Amino acid sequence: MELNVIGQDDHQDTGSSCSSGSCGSSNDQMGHLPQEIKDKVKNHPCYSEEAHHYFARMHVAVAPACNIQCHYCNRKYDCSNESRPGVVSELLTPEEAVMKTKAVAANIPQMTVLGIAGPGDPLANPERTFSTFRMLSEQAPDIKLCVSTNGLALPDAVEELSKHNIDHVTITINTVDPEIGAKIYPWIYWNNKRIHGVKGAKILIQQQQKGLEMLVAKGILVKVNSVMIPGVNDEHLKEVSRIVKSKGAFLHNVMPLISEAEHGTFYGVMGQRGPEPEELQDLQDACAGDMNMMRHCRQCRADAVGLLGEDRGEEFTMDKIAAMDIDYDAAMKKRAVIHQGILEELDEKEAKRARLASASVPAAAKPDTRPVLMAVATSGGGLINQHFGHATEFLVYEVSPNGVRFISHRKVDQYCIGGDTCGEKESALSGSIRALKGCEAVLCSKIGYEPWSLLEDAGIQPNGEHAMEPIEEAILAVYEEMRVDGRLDATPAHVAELAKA
Ligand code: CLF
Ligand code: SF4
Repeated sequence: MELNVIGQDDHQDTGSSCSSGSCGSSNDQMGHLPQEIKDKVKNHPCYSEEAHHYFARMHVAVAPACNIQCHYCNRKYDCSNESRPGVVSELLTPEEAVMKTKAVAANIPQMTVLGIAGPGDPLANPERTFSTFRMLSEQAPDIKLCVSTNGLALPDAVEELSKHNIDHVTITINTVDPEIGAKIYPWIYWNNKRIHGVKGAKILIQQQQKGLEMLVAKGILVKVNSVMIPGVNDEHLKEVSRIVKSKGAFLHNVMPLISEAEHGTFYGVMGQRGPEPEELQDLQDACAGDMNMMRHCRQCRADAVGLLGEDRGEEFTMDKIAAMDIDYDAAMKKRAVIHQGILEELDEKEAKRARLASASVPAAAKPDTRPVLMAVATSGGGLINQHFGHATEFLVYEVSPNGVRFISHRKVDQYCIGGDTCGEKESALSGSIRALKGCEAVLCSKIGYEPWSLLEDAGIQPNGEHAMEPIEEAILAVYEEMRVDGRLDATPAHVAELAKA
């Protein structure tokens, strides 16, 4: 088998490896990083798990063309490398994109990052992409610029990217092996020709690796996205993770393949399955030994607006924006004050965490106390501040004597929408309970009697006593209550039995 292209002598460590082996820990995800890297990521919702509770991102869909074909893509929809398959975004001109960005920034001051992620490949549309970045870096210098690419055209674009003060680039790298690549990419478009199979995949891989090295050499932070395709590249992604880390990538985001037949992709039609949540988590854990992992990706749309997990795009259609009167200089001043406030709050949280870590936590006295999964309903701000019935997703954390670490989010249908929707309500509620499988507690601001008793029956303890408290503190408090009540003495098998019942 022809493996690959990749030399490791040019190792450039950004210092991003997880020293504790518990990457993704909301406690220490950033602790070991150099200050200049911390400063670059502290208000980027994708590059910092902590930041995603506070800061929002938006995408503008300015890039229609693509220069490769992925088997998980149907060109009728947005690029699946950085967005949810099956979604169609409204294509904007660069001028419209700038208007939209300024309108969103003025109305959602927590929006810190503008990304271009489709609907095709941004670097296959260099004029449209760079014209948008150029105008924005002049007119809205307080917004971070971010771009996502399949990497084929990346080496030729690095110089231009660095001119626009773009600190964050995502490359989708699904493989470093051309044989595997040929199973994912039927062709690429290169030097005005279609190149098929292993030959095309080899060129793509070389370009991705070269682009990664060039970006790192420029001091640009690189996130690598990989789509986990069971039976095709799942085992191999550990090797990908190791190699991209050795070349200086900052973060690895392993995303699940979504291959619904109705999306009409090759994989969808051929019945290629996506991974189960447990398979994805196992792979993320396996990669984490060598790599700082992203676990809070929401596979957003190429025109997403808002906090990760929410989409406020409907508030910012071009006709609504045309009616807005935006004074961007005034908006920038307001934004600066709000950003400063959030950053001070985050600094305080970090200091408090450090104090907590050095104080003796009772559960820590028993280092063999078993870990517990807890789900949280939150609408942002790092707080337990959402009604159970209003949640469209739950954040799942693992708590153990080592602290609290973010594991994943689980999407659910909101079941409490009012009105006469009883049948739907029941099925959405049982769907929520299924989605919380494996969790032993769910923390929310409020919860009704009916879901309370159904959750209890399923072995998941509802808890509304920590409303408006910071997530990690609330989780630690519940863990301590469980320890005092002797519930941590139950074996995991017993817990699984309860959950099954
Ligand atoms: Fe957008 Fe991507 Fe920049 Fe984030 S999204 S271009 S790095 S600003 Fe973030 Fe969305 Fe996941 Fe992307 S949650 S799909 S990782
Ligand atoms: Fe589709 Fe994106 Fe792949 Fe291009 S790079 S084929 S737009 S998923």
